[in-house]
Amino acid sequence: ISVLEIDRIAQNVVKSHLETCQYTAEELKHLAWSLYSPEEIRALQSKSCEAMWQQCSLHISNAIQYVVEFAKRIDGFMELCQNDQIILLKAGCLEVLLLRMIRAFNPLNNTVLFEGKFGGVQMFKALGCDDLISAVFELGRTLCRLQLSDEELALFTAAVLLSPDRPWLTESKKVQKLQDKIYVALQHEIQKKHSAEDKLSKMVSKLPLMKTICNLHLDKLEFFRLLHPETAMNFPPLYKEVFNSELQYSDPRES
Ligand code: 4D8
Repeated sequence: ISVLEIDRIAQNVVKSHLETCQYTAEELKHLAWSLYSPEEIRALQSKSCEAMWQQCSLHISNAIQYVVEFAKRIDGFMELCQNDQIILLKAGCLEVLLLRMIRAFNPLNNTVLFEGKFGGVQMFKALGCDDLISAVFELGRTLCRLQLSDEELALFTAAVLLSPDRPWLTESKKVQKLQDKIYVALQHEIQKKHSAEDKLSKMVSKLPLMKTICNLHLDKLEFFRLLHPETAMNFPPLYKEVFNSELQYSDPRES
């Protein structure tokens, strides 16, 4: 693999990331100081559990659409068989979302952007998932400490998406080759910035916490569906498709 090819891969992935990010760095900088007032937080907290779940699933499903678009623009992704494209998206999109969250996370006051303003963990109290939410915020804090650039974030999210170890992949060798190249490009990018030489291993060391969060989210969803089946039925189609535990063939790229 030549330096030229590594550069081409990096450019493609970074461009795809920036084009599908929802918010530019500039927009986020401006938003950073608009915080929810205590009254607004109280209003969010006094929502019903069902209403808050509905609202959050809507935002997640909206954000997933951008992740799907990101995947489609990564060179090589569309050349994988359709089966594998779907598997990679279903298995990886929440992890990608959690990584993307750091752009919208303020570690100085532990707040995250939600519907145009920043708020802390209390904002999500009505969900009844305190352990999940605190794990998400903990991840936000530890990832922010790494001070990833948009280039590093782009390449890391692409590498996470192209994980060859997802169950039921038919061409995992092909996925492995794509991921290898992306990791080489990421290492190259890290070196350019003269950042700590173990930055990549620090990034990779956050993957287990991300997996824990994904499993916790699935557990919470399963429990919620038992308690409120009608509300869960009305979750956005894309959210249901990606997170429904039932074995079913659906294509998140279509929704
Ligand atoms: O760019 O789309 O505006 C989180 C959701 C981010 C979940 C969203 C959320 C994001 C996960 C709402 C609820 C991450 C941005 C805003 C909404 C990702 C938690 C916080 C996007 C980046 C920040 C800013 C709750 C956007 C984890 C888990 C959900 C349940 C249904 C239990």
